[in-house]
Amino acid sequence: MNVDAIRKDFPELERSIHGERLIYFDNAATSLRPKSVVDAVSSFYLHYNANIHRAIHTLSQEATKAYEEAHQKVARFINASSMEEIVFTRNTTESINLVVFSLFLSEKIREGDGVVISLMEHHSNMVPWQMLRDRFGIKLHVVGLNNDGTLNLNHLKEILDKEENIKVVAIVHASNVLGTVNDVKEIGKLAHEKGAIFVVDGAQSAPHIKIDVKDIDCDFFAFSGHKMLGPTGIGALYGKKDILEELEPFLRGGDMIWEVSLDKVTFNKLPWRYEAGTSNIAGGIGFGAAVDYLEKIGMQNIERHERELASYALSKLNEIDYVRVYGPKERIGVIAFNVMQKNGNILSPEMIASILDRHGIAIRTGCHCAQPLHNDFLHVRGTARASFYLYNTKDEIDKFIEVLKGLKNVV
Ligand code: C6P
Repeated sequence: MNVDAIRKDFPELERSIHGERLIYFDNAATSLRPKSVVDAVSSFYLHYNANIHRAIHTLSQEATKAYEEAHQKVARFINASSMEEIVFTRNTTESINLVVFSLFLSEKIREGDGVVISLMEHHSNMVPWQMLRDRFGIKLHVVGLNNDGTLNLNHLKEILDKEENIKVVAIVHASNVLGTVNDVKEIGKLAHEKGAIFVVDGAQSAPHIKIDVKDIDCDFFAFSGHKMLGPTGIGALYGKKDILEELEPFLRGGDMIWEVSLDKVTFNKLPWRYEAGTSNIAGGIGFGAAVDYLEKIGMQNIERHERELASYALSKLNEIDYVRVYGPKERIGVIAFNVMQKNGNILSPEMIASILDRHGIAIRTGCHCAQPLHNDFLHVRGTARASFYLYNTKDEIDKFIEVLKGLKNVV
């Protein structure tokens, strides 16, 4: 993997921030985009802009073809059987909401039934299920974590053994705070043994790990384009074909219907029955270009590179006695940490981020939309987080460490 060549594809990496070359370590929030993705989006707008699935004219045919090809690319990227199993949404959040509302509308989940999530979930895979609990009496069970930040599989087994009518197990593949990569294959097996639907939040795994939905054997897999070099406002939901066919779409209107009379409606074929209204056509085409780019580099290469960066950064951070890192050793390239002061208090993560920003280094702070994880497991209000991607380097990590070492006099 030629990181120097890759970096040239990302013009933003040439930017200076406060006179220093940008070091972008906020990839878990959103990645940078290569020129090829921006070109694909602008080419649609400049050369064949038209609505899809609605007209016979050449531009509409071209736009339809490109948009459908993007579905095929995304399907291939995660080893789905066909594009019928790929619904484009706005993002992971919308994908999970689609599952929640469609299951409920189709009465696949009712009052008294159970849903299992975990304490390391992002709010996107927690708040929609809480809505089912608070409004419709569904029982929500939360799997705890081991001390090292891995999922407590025994607790999951206990819940599945003890509780009746568990209809859904919905778990994050890779944590956006701890970097933990969950054994989704094993979790899926346990869920299916109990007859539950298995939903995977893949927001932080699809950009960094080779995904094979057939091998995982999940029923749904949700992910976002913008975290994997694609445009914002586009994401996907993979769903097994037979389940998608059985469920009712929750968004209704144009393009998702087959026939409508004043009394009756039948739905379009998959996946379009779940894509109501005019889609984010340009975003979808850009998403396809992002997948092309990632495949050209190779997901295995990307994962290897990032794991190397993560373990390099962890070993350097461990040398700084006032830095506390959260999460297990084995992880994707996400590192949440705090700086401990001599008086036992935590130095404000925002202060660390603004000092790093003065050196051109972008990180994220706060609870990263995982407030229960911070409150009930880490027992801190917030953390600072550095997250890496394919264009990051050990030299950048060295500079980051140097700035953190400079905090010695502040703590
Ligand atoms: N996490 C972060 O900085 P959206 O916003 O819908 O594209 O993705 C939601 C989401 C769902 N699950 C996980 C594990 C995530 O990490 C995210 C997004 C960003 O960590 C923004 S809060």
